[in-house]
Amino acid sequence: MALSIGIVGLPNVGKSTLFTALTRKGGLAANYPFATIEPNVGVVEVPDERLQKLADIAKPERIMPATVEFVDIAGLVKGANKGEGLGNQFLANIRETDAIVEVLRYFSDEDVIHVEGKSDPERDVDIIKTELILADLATVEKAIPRLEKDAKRDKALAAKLETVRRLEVWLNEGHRALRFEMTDVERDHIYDLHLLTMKPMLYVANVDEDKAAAVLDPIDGVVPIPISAKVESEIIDMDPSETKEFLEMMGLEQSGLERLIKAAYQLLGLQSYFTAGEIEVRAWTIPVGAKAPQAAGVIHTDFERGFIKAETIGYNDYIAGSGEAGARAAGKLRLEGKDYVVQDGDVMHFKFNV
Ligand SMILES: Nc1nc2c(ncn2[C@@H]2O[C@H](COP(=O)(O)OP(=O)(O)OP(=O)(O)O)[C@@H](O)[C@H]2O)c(=O)[nH]1
Ligand SMILES: [Mg+2]
Repeated sequence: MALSIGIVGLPNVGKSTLFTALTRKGGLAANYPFATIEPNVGVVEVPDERLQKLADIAKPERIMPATVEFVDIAGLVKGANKGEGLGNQFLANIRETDAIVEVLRYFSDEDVIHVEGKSDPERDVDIIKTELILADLATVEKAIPRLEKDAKRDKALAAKLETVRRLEVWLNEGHRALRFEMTDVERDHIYDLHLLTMKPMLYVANVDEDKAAAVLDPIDGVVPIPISAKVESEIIDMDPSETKEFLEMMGLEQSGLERLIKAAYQLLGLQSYFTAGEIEVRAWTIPVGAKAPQAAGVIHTDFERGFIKAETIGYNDYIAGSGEAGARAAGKLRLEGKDYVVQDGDVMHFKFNV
């Protein structure tokens, strides 16, 4: 269940600079609007210090962190839905992502052109929100005639059509689909539309280098995460000890990547559990509240289908016992059944039968 995140924002706000720093992948970052035309996809390892600590004990052949995929797309401008700038067709590239990060320009460098003249994050959020809603409206308006036709043959589709029509009104009033009040059934009705404004959103404030530790005012009810894309791009070439020192000098405990991923996990209600053995120590991403069989299913569907039990050691117990044998001797290895709610950091070993 690799998490995927689409990056949106006005042109020239630093999306590609951030993407390149996060993914260490050469997208094109340049001081002209619409530098990015084709989407870039990059996979990032989720930083988690616990993995190394587990590996120090288990001495595996390899460490496998969880991963997050970022998709960097072109900048959106006011009127993109009518074809302004590069239009909005490229939004299709983030239809399947789990969440959206909007990059906002906070940095002051006057040498970098701002497509709206000057920096105003609140206005910028509004422009992007409107364009995303208009893109969703286009999706909905395209779906309705087809649904009308099919609903004549299939009664079950009449309810779906009704939901989609109500949603159309809601979007037309300028609201995000995420705020549309829905029953679970109605939520299913609109699922296959993959609406952009249904996705949870995070805001990244691309700040001046000396403001990466700032606490910012909320925008649209959400506190943006301050990240200096410039600082992040300077970090990538450093070795870990140098990075730590550098971050401390900036008043930061964690890199922008760590803060962003942490926020994304929180927003999406995700956490990690581990498997630890001779071959690998590995992090697996699961929803908070997932039960043992569901967690097992992330490794393989057979593990879920044939789930019997899970040998489970809490992360701290694993470390305190210097591994499985010590934890077992201390009575800290639990046999958990199918109703066990997995805790963040659990070290698990599944028994299954198919
Ligand atoms: N001073 C400063 N300049 C930055 C920062 N982040 C990006 N820039 C500059 O801003 C310009 C645009 O950056 P990009 O990353 O290409 O912006 P983008 O949002 O991907 O732009 P498009 O692909 O055109 O939509 C480049 O010249 C960057 O060097 C920053 O944190 N501080
Ligand atoms: Mg770009």
